[in-house]
Amino acid sequence: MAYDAANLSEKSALDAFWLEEAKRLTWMEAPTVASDVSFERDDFRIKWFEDGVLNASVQCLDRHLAERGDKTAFIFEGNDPSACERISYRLAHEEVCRMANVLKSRGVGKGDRVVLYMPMVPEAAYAMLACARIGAVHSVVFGGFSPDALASRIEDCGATAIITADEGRRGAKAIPLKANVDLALERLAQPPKLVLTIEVTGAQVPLTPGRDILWSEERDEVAPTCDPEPMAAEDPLFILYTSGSTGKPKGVVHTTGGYMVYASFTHEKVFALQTDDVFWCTADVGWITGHSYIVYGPMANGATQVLFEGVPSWPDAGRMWEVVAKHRVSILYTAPTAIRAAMREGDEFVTEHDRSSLRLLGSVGEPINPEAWRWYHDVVGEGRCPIVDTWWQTETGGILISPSAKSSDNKPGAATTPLPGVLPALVDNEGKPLDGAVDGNLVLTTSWPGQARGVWGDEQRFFDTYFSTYPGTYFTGDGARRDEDGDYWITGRVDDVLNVSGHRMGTAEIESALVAHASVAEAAVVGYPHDIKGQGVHCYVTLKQGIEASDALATELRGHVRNEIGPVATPDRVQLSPGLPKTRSGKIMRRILRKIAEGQPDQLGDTSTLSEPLVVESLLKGAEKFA
Ligand code: 6R9
Repeated sequence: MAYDAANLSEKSALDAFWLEEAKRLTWMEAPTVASDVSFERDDFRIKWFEDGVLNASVQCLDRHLAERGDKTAFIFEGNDPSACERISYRLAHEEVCRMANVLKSRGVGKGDRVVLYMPMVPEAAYAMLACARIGAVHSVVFGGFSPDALASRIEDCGATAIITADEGRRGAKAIPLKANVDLALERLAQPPKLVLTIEVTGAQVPLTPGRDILWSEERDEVAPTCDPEPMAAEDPLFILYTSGSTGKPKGVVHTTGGYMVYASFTHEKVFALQTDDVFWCTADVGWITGHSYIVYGPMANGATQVLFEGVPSWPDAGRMWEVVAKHRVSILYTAPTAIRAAMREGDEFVTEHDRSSLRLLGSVGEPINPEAWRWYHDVVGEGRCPIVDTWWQTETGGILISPSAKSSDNKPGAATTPLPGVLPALVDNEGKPLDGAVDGNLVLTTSWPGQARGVWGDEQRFFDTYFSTYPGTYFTGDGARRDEDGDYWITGRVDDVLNVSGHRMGTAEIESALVAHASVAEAAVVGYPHDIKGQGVHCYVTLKQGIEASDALATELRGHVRNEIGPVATPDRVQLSPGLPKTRSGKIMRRILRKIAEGQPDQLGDTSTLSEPLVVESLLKGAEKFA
């Protein structure tokens, strides 16, 4: 066992354990109860530390001021390698209070939703914490999403304010964030009345009078302190949109007390945090990893972190390792896709930089293939650093399964052991629990404090998505294998969710973007193994009557999806085909499409239920050019 945990399968022991862990936070009113949870349909509820009162920003800022106010919170490494800045907890506190005061002065208050559309600059963290300070609910939208995707998230959560930047910088590119916000707001019937723009590049951006305000003009007009809003433990802290197997992205809701306990707990335990660590999580704050392991976990723990604005490939492929050496990073937490991309560039980009400061490596976001694991371990970590392959999800709030940071003989590709108080199980497709060494669907049989509490505006969808498949449990959507030692190996999604470069994407979302194009009659999207991205996006498209297939149209459709959803969703392959394989009842046979995209035409399986068997022949022919 990786962690010393008492027998935590009993509710009373679990509750006692978590109530003790809750003491790691500074509460305005300490909780006296731990969990009140039922995963049953008639009686469904998830509550933690219900009578506790706290403010998340106090955990991340105020409580450090007395003893470590001058400690560096962020070492900001700009996109430009010469731009570097150290930010103390004291300064972060002041900036957050000022931003909170600006929001307040414009009428933003407790319970209001604020959408953030930001590059990776310290102000992104300040904006999240400023919302938390006044009790507003933030929803960060990744800067790589399109104006359309941004608009639909603003509309879904009913945001009344937006915080953005003039532009973002990613390598040689400038990302027109403010211009995208303007486009998004044009599409809304009831657009938010306030847009706060942070000047990052200083680019000239059009300002709409009465709506748009600039940080540089507001910052000095307000006080440098701001009283934190007392929040009940179960008051929402943030909404984060994520893709599922059906419909539009869901606004996953996390609340204050349980999430903060869990983010702090997991960050300390999984990474065996020490006070002098320099922690670098390379995620973007637009994803849950940035929320839990850049902002809330590490800041609650008073850690020193690298915050990186740029991309690993710019100015050259050695940038990540240059940053590790420059700032003496001791814990590096990144994604398999970044590891595979670095691996392709050759070892020298790594070995020319000093990595002696590293003591622990982390991986997150998708299954890590053993080859990438070994390279990460042997080349990056010089064979000295254990790897924590951390499995978790937007919905879990924090890490649930991870190897121990102290073990030196981790298994390449195994997420390994549940954290204390986390009770996974494997079930077959009928929901029957499976014992011993076996493959199955991964479920959690009890709650943990960081668990999501809902889908914004749609309680029923929350229950249906996660708690109805295998009644009485939380279904993760992932498959896993348990080995002879009882260790878990995550095998990937068992639903129609893709994982492209560690980004979650619903096939349904890409399909609906495709059918929104005037030439498209029908579309089916599947994933296929991709050397760098983990999974690539393969789109099968049938065109409307009279529209002729051409390479130019395929290219146009790729661009169309990119515009509709954002660059992260750009299809790798668009295959225009005369038909899709369907059952006689009209269901698209995705299993066949997956096998074709995977280049395994000999494994199509049973095709006897196909209504038009000839379709498969033409699909196989059409796929040849991608082989
Ligand atoms: C944190 C995050 C969640 C999905 C999850 C699973 C995959 C994440 C993994 C992993 C294998 C790991 N995933 N970590 N698969 N090993 N260590 O990534 O959240 O964006 O919601 O994605 O990512 O498939 O279900 P999110």
